[in-house]
Amino acid sequence: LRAAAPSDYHTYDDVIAAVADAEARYPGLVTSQVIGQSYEGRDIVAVKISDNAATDEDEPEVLFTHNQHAREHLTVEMALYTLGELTSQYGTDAEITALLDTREVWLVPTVNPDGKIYDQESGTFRSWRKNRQPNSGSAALGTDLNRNWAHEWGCCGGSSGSPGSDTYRGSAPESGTEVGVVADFVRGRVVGGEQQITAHIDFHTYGELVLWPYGFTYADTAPGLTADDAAAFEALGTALADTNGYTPQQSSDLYITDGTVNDWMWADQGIFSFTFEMYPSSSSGGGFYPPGDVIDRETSRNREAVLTLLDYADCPYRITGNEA
Ligand code: 0X9
Ligand code: CA
Ligand code: CA
Ligand code: ZN
Repeated sequence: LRAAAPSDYHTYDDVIAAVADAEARYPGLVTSQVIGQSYEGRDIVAVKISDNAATDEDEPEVLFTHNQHAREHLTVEMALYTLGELTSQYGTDAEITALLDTREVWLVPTVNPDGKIYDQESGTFRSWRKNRQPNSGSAALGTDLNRNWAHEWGCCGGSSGSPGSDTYRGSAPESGTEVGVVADFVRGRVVGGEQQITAHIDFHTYGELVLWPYGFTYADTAPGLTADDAAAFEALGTALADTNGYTPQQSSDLYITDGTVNDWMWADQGIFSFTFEMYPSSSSGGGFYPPGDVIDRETSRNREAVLTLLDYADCPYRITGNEA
């Protein structure tokens, strides 16, 4: 297998430019906003794609987040793919046109710009996972953003309290600057007392998996997760995995985690939230750094899953017939 070079992947500056380009080329369909700054002060951007994008219409909203983990560069490519596909096919592809006429899509192409740049822009990849925030009392940098969310934070042995660990949970829930920014954005989508976002995918690499809550417990049902909820997650997760050949499972069946984004999105905000672990299925496919020539195949592989989630966003329970 050919090794990847950092230049195989788009940079943070490339992402900012691609968003600006999409906004300029597709006025009315694309708007972007800076939702906050990373620890080192870089803009964290959310892109909205919908008909009449500048207007907050009463349409189900769907969120895609990418790159919580610095080295998972393929996830940023996924965001750029989705942006390109939804914009270029609107008005051409009947399915995409109908979905964007009735849904509001939010993309956050990189949640962790500081980590991405640190991993990519020195000339050689550095296998960096966390953000780049200092920790008091330690020389070790970084919080694992996907252990820093405010549901059952640090509860269950699924994160570390040591700043040097790759799964360091941070000093408190949402202590990670970037987690606070995205959580505030999501809380800001509560309009008239109702969370507007109904469905979410957080993109990671690697493993070729579709994962759903909870991660903090092996139990199939738990506070805030009824049997009907669990059935809807399993049915929808399995339907998504049927489109891309990934393996569907409850996230704790992979391993226990606490403070992940999916558990917070569901338990705190009622959002049907999945993690996609993208290509490869194992380290033999290049691990976190597959060669750039797989990017087109492995991003378009998720086209149908993305569109399927948009379809069900009006009522995710509809997949089981339990329209709670
Ligand atoms: O550990 C993570 O944060 C995710 N995997 S990664 O290799 N991208 O770091 C998986 C989180 C999913 N949740 C659970 N497995 N419980
Ligand atoms: Ca709209
Ligand atoms: Ca809306
Ligand atoms: Zn990850």
